Amino acid sequence: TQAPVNVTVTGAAGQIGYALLFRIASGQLLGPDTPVKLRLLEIPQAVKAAEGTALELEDGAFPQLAGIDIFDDAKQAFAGANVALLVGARPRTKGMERADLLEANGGIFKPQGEAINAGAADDIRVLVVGNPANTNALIAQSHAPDVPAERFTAMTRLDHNRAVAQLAKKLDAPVGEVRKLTIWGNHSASQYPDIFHAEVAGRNAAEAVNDEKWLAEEFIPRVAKRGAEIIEARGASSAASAANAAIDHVHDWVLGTAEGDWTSMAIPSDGSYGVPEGLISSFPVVCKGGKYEIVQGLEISEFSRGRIDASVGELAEEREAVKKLGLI
Ligand code: NAX
Repeated sequence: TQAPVNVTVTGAAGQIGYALLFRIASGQLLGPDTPVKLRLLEIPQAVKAAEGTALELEDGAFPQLAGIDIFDDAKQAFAGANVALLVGARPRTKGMERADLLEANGGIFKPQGEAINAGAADDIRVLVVGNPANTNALIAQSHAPDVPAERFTAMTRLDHNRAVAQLAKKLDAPVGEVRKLTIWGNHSASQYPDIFHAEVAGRNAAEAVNDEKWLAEEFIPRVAKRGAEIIEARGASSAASAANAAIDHVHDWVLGTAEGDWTSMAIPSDGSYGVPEGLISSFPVVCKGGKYEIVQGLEISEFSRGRIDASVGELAEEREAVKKLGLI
């Protein structure tokens, strides 16, 4: 039998954590035959709530759940971790400037990066969900010099899935017929969901839609502002859909993307498509054998170029800001 995979989840007592942990325990992260050990990290005030979630996980009687440990110390929580889902973050509260937000999150992601560097397993794969996700991932990565940079990723899969669903709806097609959609740039309102290379039921999506006004004025802003739409409707931010996207991200990274398709992941740029090296920016990627590769050679129209550059520009500004604050 296979040795259990250690999965560390931060922010385990939060609302995404609540949705995420049950999906992991049921085998949806790494496949139904892979046993997992959960290592939960919370702040001391939330440890009791995490213990409550652990009781419920026990009550799920999940055959592949090999154990649950709860920590309030990052070094312990990341020791031996094979997969790390960094969900816990400091949200922006009233009166907080962007620099305050970056600084508060630096206080979380710097020590977590150091803890990953110190004790995670050699095959560690990191997904940052907590916002500002791309820049938090950059902070953690820059404090883990012994871990290959490409193991640090941030989540744009929720944006990707949102875009797939909106496109399917527009063309009255099943979501399973949508392929090769791309989210470029930052997980923020500046992100660019690109349908020019996407296919719906084998047809080019942009041609099938044939409506640039819809694209520019409805689709792109709807996807980019979907988070706000959810808050407005639900009275709370996206949780189960975010957990679902985190499952999809790691699942595809480890087990591969479907033949003839790709997905979107925010990863350290190698300079492809003019994105400055080192920025953690979203790209179209294919995953195979536990590794991802940027899809190369896509033609970028003028319409797309300006939007990609704007979002990447925002990432470069965030990098400058955290540099100034001494966080990277
Ligand atoms: P919650 O506020 O419900 O939960 C966050 C949890 O993190 C809390 O239990 C808190 O105690 C814990 N936490 C705070 N600091 C910690 C630390 N240093 N170590 C360990 N745990 C810590 O937020 P939730 O709704 O679960 O969202 C979590 C994060 O995901 C937020 O930053 C949110 O903005 C972000 N999101 C990112 C998305 C993405 O697509 N990348 C989409 C969904 C979500 O908005």
